[in-house]
Amino acid sequence: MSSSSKFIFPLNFRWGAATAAYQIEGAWNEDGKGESIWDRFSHTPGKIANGDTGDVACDHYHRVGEDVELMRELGIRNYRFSISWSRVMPSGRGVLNKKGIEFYDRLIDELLESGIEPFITLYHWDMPQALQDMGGWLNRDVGKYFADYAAAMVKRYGDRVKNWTTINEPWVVAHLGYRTGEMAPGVKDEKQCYQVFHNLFVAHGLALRAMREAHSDIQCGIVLILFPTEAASNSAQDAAAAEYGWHKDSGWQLDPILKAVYPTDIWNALGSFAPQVEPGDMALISQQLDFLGVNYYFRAVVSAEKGRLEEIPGACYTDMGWEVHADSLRQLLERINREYKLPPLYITENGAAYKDEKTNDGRIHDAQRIHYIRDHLLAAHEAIQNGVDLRGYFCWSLLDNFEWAYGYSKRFGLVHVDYGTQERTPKDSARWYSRVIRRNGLDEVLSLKAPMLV
Ligand code: IFM
Repeated sequence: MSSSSKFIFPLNFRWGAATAAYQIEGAWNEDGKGESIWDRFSHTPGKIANGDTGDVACDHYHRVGEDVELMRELGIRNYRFSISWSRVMPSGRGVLNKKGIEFYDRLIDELLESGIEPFITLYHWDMPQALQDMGGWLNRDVGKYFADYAAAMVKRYGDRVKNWTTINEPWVVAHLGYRTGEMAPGVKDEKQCYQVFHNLFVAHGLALRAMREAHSDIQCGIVLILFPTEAASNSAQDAAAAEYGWHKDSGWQLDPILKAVYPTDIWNALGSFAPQVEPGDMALISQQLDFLGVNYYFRAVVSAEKGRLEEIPGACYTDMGWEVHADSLRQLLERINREYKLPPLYITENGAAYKDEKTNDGRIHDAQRIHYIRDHLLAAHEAIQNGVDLRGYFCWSLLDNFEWAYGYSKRFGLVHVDYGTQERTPKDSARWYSRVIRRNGLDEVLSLKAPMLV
């Protein structure tokens, strides 16, 4: 069996797991932390399933040592987490909160002592409420405060942390936070959505510049959620609809960042909803990246007549109702590699929620998640064989956690969390992933279709 048929990844491929501050930390108002828009949103009745909040979440703030130890035991080599802006800067600007700063010092030091490389996300959706009260991302000054915060974090942690991303999934912040309103701050206004989208990119550009000035030997990127789009049939109309869908959701993110323009068809279609762009914005937005983070969960299948299809005959779905389609990850990576001049890529998130249950043996036999991750890894491996410069894979998520508007009803973790006792139990997928990491890929056992051996 040759090494490629064993699906071995390139030397130094980075294997990791990811989380985000609001989804795991808890301690929402402890040790001087300021309120964030997610604290405010989750405390507003009716916004989150079952009235759940992130007040306690996985209590990671108090269990950081245990969680790092868990990662070490599982052999996780890279950990992507986010800093809670309002924990380190309670009002979003100015004075730093010593205890909040020390929390991340401790996390970083424990990771490094355990041989785990930290990847920091600066904004994973939890805007300080004090800045939201000034208009949030609609106020361009907030982008400047974001750059100040980014520089302060790099100054503090840049001696130890070399991998940084500015903003996680601007698409979600803009569309779900400002158009559908299902996420904080809960606005439903399409014009604001596109202005916020643009202002997020500007904030990313300002932060990139400030971070590089603060520390010269760090790697900086942004994390985009991308949606490979396919036509529902061979008809020219469906092909055109799929292409338009791709431009609308993915091109709208990739083009400004990598080509310094917005897709013309979408810009024209937006009419008066198109964002206001100031002179110099596009140059700021399209500064060279050291890497690009890609989050992939599902594809969109589009028809001219029906738009995005809700259900695809014969398809499998996760507990989020998201179609499982691993080959679209390969297609996505290969497409962006053909169409853009890319920096190195990381898959910064990929994973699945399933209805996991503990069985009598005290374990969680999550074979579906193993299949999901395995198939996506095989797709990523094929993309690498076909020339994509993919440097790493981060599974979403290390722990079951607060899944935003769905609260705790959706479990994405490699590790099960009992929210009553805070007991952590690695699922079968965690043990399986651990073996993948140790082998630097999938061998003939780990890539078998069934049964899964763990
Ligand atoms: O939980 C989220 C994460 O915060 C951002 N990307 C998608 C995940 C699953 O919905």
